[in-house]
Amino acid sequence: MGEYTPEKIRNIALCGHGGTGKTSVAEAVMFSAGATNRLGSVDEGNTVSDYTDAEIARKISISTSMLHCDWKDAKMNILDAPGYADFIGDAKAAIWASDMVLTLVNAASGVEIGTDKAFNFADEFNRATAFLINHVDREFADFDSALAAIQEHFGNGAIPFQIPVNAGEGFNQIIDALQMKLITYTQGKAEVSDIPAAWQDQAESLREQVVEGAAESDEDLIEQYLEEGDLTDEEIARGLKIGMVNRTLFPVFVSAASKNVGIDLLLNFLSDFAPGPLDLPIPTAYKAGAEEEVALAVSDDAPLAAVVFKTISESVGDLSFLRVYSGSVKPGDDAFNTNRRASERIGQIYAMSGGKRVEMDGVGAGDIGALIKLKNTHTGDTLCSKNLHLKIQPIEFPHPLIRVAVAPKARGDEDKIGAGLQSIHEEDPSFAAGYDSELRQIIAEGQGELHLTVVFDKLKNKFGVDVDVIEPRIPYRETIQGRAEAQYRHRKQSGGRGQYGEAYLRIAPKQRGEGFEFVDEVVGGAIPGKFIPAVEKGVVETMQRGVLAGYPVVDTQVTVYDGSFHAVDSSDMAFKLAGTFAFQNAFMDAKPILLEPIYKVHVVVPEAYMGDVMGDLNGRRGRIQGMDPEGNFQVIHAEVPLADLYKYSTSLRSMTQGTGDYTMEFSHYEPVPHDVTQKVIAASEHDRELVEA
Ligand SMILES: Nc1nc2c(ncn2[C@@H]2O[C@H](COP(=O)(O)OP(=O)(O)OP(=O)(O)O)[C@@H](O)[C@H]2O)c(=O)[nH]1
Ligand SMILES: [Mg+2]
Repeated sequence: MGEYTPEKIRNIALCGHGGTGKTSVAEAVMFSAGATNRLGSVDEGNTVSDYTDAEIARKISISTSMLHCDWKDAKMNILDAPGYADFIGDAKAAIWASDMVLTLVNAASGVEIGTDKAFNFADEFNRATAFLINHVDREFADFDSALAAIQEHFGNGAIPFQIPVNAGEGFNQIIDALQMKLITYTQGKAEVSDIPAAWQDQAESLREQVVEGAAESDEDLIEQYLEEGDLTDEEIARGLKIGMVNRTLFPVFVSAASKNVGIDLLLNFLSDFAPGPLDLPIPTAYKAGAEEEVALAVSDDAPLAAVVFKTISESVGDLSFLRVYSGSVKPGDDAFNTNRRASERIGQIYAMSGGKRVEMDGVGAGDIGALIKLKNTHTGDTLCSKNLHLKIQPIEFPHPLIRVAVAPKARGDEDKIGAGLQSIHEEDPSFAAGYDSELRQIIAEGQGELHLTVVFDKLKNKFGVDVDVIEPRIPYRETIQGRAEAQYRHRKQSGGRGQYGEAYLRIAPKQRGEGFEFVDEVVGGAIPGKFIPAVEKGVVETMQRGVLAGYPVVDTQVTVYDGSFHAVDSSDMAFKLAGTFAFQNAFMDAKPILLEPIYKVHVVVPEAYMGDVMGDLNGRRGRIQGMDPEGNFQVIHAEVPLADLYKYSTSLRSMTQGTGDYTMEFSHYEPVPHDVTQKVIAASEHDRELVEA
């Protein structure tokens, strides 16, 4: 059914740090393969891949684009992932959907944090990796240093397959160890010639490294190599593939993508040597509800197992990018979405080239296609044959790093905002949003400010609602530091039956995190047993509402030890009110304080920025807990109040010129300093006045 048999399919993710040239490589690939008739450029905003208005305006990739072309009877599916840290979720999903990750490195800047990330995701998912040192035509390009950095970071399995002859401005010659030829690019034409005598030694040593790399991947091959001193082309190809699949071998190539230098050689390598769907293991699939594994196969006739790794919105509707692992799917089929427990009627299927689509007869095993208007399917879902109920472990998207609150610009838009943000989350799980009933705000979380800006633009364009971004409230807690007692008598006589209830309460602090405890020490029926739950209810509801500044009260023991009642007028309501007011009085006498959430923050920065980053953390009331070296980076561990982490990702990135990165997780609650407490209380009074006004 598929137009291409699985051995003729290559699924390549283009990844790496921002601006390394992924989109330019994709552009040069399309042009070289004859899929387009001009070489577009990111700077002119006319590439196949960066086709959205937001990408053209910003000159960066924001979303993974899918492109395809033919090269030497192989189908190349290219996933051009964004490199900007805010869109790392997309890059992770692209790596997941690929068989081989081409990780770009800038010849002038070497290994960067984005290089590490791409390599680590490929490692996590067991995908093959090759490196492409791009920008070799830059004035300060330094191939040797870039290669050394790659080897230092990722080991000696990173083997150069090529060397640039004239790196720097005017770069147009490459020595290629696979062909053992010199390739010269002039005015868009590649000319193949013999290696000049002056480069012969270097070329031979390059060739030797490649052949050795192939031999070392496999025990039989190494034996053969040691005996005969060489390998046949077929053996080299086999060895290289084994090494790449096992992630012991990482070929390194060179290019100047924007000049289309080296791209044809890269494509030759990808079609002739790169691992494809048949070479990598199919992800494990489970029958929903059972631990039993199902036998799948990279063959059109096997049961369908496929995963939606990305969803995009186009004028025609939502398109789901589907990677088929086993079996095949065609228009008119009924598939089953195991995650949503719903069947899906498959409509048209497209092969994408950026924003352009052409219809496909179906997607065969190992291939990738875009399915239109699936009813119930979202990013990360498994589609399988009907009645099979298979589930492939979903892609784990990165946790959000920044949070903001959003407020509608127009009154009454809350519901539309909620629905829109939910739908965007289903498309892009690295973004999350929801109404926080404690904070009484819609909270949106993402990977960075640009990520959120893109989300809110989408909310406006697709769902027609405009929002203001505001600072989110902090989920403070209230507690006490001392002990106190208080009493309250609720009594009302207003014709008919009266109301009467009196409670005596004692309150005492508990250890942090121990929560609430209610103790009944009433003796002699001073409060009849049946009314005790009403007293407790009054206390609990007041604790939830807060006393000092409207935040929940925690870590407090409340003991009811006395009271009085009236045979006729006492009621649950009266005792609840007695509990409420007795608690409020006792609380205010027991040295009440506010607690604030403290987060553990792990900041990864190059050594050079350590001083600045630590100074900044101190300014945020952070406490440095320690430091660890990690490759060329330093990891700073600190505890920082959430209140001082607002927009931290933006400051960190600007402080470190985009090289810094961090994760944060909730740690514990701690008392708020006095001056901050006063501000929080004042703000809550202001809020209450607004509500009452
Ligand atoms: N001189 C030179 N410029 C290049 C080369 N490759 C890309 N560029 C330029 O570098 C800039 C970034 O290129 P892109 O292709 O957008 O890089 P990218 O990796 O796709 O960027 P993101 O997707 O935003 O991470 C653009 O101005 C390109 O024209 C190259 O080999 N040589
Ligand atoms: Mg790009």
